[in-house]
Amino acid sequence: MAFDLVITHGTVVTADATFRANVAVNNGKVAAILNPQDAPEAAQYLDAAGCYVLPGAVDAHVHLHMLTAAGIYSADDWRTGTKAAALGGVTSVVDFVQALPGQTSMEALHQRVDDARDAVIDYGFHMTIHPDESPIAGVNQRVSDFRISEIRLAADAGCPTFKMYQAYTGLQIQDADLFRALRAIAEVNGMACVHAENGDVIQVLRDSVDAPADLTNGLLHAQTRPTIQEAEAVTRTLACAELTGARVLIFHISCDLAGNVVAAAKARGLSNVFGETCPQYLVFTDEKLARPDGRLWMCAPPLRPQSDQDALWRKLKTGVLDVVSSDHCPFTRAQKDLGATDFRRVPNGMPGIETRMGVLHEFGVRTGKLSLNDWVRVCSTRPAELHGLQSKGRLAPGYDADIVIFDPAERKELSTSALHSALDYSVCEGMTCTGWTRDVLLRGNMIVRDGQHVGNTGDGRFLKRS
Ligand code: DUC
Ligand code: ZN
Repeated sequence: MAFDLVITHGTVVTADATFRANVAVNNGKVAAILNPQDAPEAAQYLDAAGCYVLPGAVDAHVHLHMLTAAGIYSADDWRTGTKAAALGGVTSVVDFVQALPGQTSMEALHQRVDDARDAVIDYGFHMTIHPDESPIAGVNQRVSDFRISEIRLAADAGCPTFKMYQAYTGLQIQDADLFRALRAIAEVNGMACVHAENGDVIQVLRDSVDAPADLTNGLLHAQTRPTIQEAEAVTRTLACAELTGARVLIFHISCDLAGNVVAAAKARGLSNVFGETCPQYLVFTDEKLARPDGRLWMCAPPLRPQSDQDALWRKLKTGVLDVVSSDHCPFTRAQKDLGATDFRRVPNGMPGIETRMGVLHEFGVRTGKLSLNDWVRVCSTRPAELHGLQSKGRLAPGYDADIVIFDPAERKELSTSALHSALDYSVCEGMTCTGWTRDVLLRGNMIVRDGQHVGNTGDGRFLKRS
């Protein structure tokens, strides 16, 4: 049989093993993993000598063209954001749907799928479960029965994962509603993805800062979101997970205390509990917040001290933390400057969609904190499994031929001009990675060749997940 494409001379890295093999592709799928001596007939060959051959990375936590409560949009749209993702070895993203007042979740989903029509890689959506709007500004309202009833509709429409926030006025969900939602999510065998911070405590701490000098002190962003409040919110969510049996992924775990809550739940045998962290918590510390431009590194939960960073690496290695997502949520310098005189007005979020694979290779694999297989596990295979992307995340026959050729010798500066986000700065300025994505196939089609995007706007497809 002649194949469409055979990738030759590369080293295949999966979540379980590293071995020399040729990879054959047919009709957009991985057709066979072949002995390196086998030289089958193929329409095309791709020489991956000296490179790793990886399953395309899955970034299941990104915010492209996201409307904030302050009425601004995150800086990357679907074209710039997914192109940057592709150039960093990502072939699937999962973003969010958040219904506007008066909109059904299905209407909001259709609008979001339409928004994503320029995507150059595949994409899915988490549905956000949030309170119905309150007539009183600043008051967190309850979630209606109607919103809970939409959980089944969303799951049937291919969106079986649900984001909930325990912080942020307007989005913050009360415990009773978290519990109701988890019960409904368990019924459809979905998964909740929870932003676990204690919004009430944070609000009191932020309201207590009134000295003008303090409002420009970026460190107060972290001090008003202390680690214990994050751990408390994780504890509350996991209690509801245990009571309902719902699968729950705690998003963006930033500190040891919060990670310990997940570790304890897993140690007690709770198989429905999972943890995510993000590259920013693995490579930056709260020292960044003390800089005059510290707001560029403001995200929530905030960056933490070195001891937390060290603990997160250990928890990733041992599997307490299951996945690393970027939480890509970029805001331009001008947008960040909205909080120049008051850190409470800084839009929270950092970029990372393009740099996640390279940064984890540089600071995880090359330092020995992770193996090559851990790297693939936390960036591709586990995210695909947890989020129901059944044809993604593995290099094995029958899976989509989403394949990354990663050159471990390629030197890449992470400067603004070398990256492809719409941002006018890089939070990684001055960093260099040894090892970077060279080529990317999306369902068998070459979309990145020698570090250049060669695909087309709209190459991406909506992923119905189960
Ligand atoms: N935290 C961020 O840093 N950005 C987006 C949303 C969030 O919760
Ligand atoms: Zn997020």
